[in-house]
Amino acid sequence: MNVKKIVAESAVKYIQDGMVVGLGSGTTAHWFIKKLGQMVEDGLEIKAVATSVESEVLAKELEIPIVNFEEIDQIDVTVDGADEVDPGLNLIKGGGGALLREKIVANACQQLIIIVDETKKVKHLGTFPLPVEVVPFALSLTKKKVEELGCKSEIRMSDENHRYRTDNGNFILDCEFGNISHPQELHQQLNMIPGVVDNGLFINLAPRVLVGYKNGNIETLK
Ligand code: ABF
Repeated sequence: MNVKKIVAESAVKYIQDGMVVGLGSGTTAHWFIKKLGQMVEDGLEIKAVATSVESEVLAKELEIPIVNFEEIDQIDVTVDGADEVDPGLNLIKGGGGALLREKIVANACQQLIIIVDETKKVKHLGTFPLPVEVVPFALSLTKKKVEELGCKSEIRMSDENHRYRTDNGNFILDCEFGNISHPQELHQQLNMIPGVVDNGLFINLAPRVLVGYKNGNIETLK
């Protein structure tokens, strides 16, 4: 059973004709976009804003109309994945490298829907290394400042063993903070560091979280 596919497809019930839809990134969001493409082929009329080049390419292949922020007033619903979800529905995202556009879109939408399988539910954020997007200039200094907040960080590498570049031309530091007991505080401390663009902590966005289980059940948290 493909739990990610099942939970992703269940999210289309929040999509209606005429909506502007935020398209997330990652493997679960991929299944959502594919289902949405079938619905567009069957006549659903929506516009979409993609959170990554990868999602935009897939959407265009499926003839989902893609718009940019200059063409819309608001995003009605965004459907996206996550790497971790805590009991307060705070998230770690960015394992796929799309955290910056994901956070911009998540903050711009009326309703954020997060689609995960049960493995993403955690008691405390932090087992998954926290992705932090940083500009290339002065990388070693920024990395040092980030580590002073209490982590060990690695510069993310690509499959071709080069430094991974985000869609925005930046680097990603994957940071081992261990148990993140004060995510709001850490989020603010990280984003105060010159050279840090943003980080993968998605706090107080009050998402509706759809959790898929191996037995086929879907739990809704909000
Ligand atoms: C995306 O979904 C990223 O933020 C996150 O890294 C990714 C992980 O989910 P999946 O398991 O669906 O790839 O939104």
